Amino acid sequence: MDEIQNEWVWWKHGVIYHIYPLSFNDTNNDGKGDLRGIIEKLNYFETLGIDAIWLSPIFQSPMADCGYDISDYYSIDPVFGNLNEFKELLQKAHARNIMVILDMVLNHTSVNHPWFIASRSDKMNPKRNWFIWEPASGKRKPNNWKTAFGGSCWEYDKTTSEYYLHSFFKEQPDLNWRNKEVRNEMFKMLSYWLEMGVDGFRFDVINYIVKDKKLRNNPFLYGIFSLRKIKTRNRPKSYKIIRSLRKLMDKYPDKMSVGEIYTLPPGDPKLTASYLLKGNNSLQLTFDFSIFFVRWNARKYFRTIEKWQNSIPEKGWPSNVFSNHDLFRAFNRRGIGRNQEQKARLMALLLLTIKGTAFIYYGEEIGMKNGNIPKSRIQDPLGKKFWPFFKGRDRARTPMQWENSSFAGFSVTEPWLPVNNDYQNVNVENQLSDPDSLLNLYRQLIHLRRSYPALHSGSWIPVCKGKNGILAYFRKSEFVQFLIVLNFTSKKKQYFYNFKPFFKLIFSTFPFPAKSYMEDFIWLQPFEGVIIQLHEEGELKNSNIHHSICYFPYY
Ligand SMILES: [Ca+2]
Repeated sequence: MDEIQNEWVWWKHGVIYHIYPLSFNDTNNDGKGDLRGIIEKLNYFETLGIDAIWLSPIFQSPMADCGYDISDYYSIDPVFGNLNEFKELLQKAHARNIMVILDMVLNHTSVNHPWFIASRSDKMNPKRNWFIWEPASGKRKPNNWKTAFGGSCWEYDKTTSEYYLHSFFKEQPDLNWRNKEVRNEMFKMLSYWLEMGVDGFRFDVINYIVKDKKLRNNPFLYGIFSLRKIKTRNRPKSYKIIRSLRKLMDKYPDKMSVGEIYTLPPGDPKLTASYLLKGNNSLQLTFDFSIFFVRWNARKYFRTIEKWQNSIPEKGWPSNVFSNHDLFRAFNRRGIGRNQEQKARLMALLLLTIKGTAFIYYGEEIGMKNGNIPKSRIQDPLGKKFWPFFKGRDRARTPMQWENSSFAGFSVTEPWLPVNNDYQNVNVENQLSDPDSLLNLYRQLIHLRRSYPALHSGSWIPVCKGKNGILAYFRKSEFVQFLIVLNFTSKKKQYFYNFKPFFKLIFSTFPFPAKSYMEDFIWLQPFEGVIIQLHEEGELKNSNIHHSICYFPYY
């Protein structure tokens, strides 16, 4: 795992930008983002320096769960555009060396999918066993399984007087992956997109894909009104199916798969990493969400990161993600309302220098915050159902803030979700012109990461594990070593090294003059993070690394 790879592998060493298409850029003035809007912003991705974009689902869908309920895996939903526009996006992104990853929902379809319509029509229909049906026994549900959102997994369907299984909303019936016909049909569909040139998939809730064959009850958690969902997810057969998914993808060069391993807080890095298996016969990447649930504290952050890094199998590779479309925006989560801007800068440094593929959620790079959505504007069915106890996932899905004009340049009309009211200050246009902005900090870090193998593939060696609010680690390659030091506290800190080499401060989350030092300590401002390059003077000349970036913090 600590072997340095000199060859650049886009999905391993690069940065992947997650787009929520409905909220990215609207070009046909219906208040909803579209594919043309993403094509329009290809320059922006280049400016940012990212290597790939992944799009939350764009397939045809009645949008009962914002596109995570697909009614045709081969069509683009008209809200987003059409297949030709998707092909244009693919071709134009590739022309700029930007890969395109699709969000693929394999666990379930929409109730409107023709397969389900056929399946529910008649017990004898050839598609009946494509979904999971159980006979009704009076009013009793077939077992005690609960959906991810609460309530029974079983929905009574009066046409045939049986229950069907749904792990999420009732509009999302679970496919029966034990049925070979289903597997073949889905593999055929994935091949279609791979043949077209799609560079990989993000597999939605992939650990749910298989359920207990005998439909045995989930056991109760002792003393808690909750169930251990051992019969409904992470079944042994899931791993087998994932191996065949990987086999299919390996028929095409340079493809990538990243799995969403759905777990409850505080996350489960060991489980998440188990889907990486031995690295070459499973998913290339999986998302672990533990860090989403950690309070702002250097020691806690360190432990969480270490646990995740240590869980990765020898041939596996970590990925790191701090924000997504289902949870809160990182900017708010770490808040408690104070020093958010400095903390966001520190987080960017952490995300882009810990070992693993970095995922950025749209708007994270400019410090977008959770939206404050009034009840009348809630779109997420979860928010509608659980208001006011849970206001839903819309708050992390507000329109991208491009500029200081009406609707933040996202659209010329009222968007599907309200624009955050800080858009006049927090927007791409402002930040591009401000050398000290968060956006330019992301750009600079992405550039540094690409420039130095130590930063994208070097070993990760922790040296300060949160003591006194300081987190510090090395990233090392053969010729270059970096020491990254992050001050999690609101106090100025002096950080001492146990070595005294010649070293150079090449990056700080604060504006700084590039400078070389001989001291054996460094001062860190409150919430400051730095990258220090360590080297013997003579070695630099032979290392064949361009250092121009070190002297010009902004470019
Ligand atoms: Ca639109």
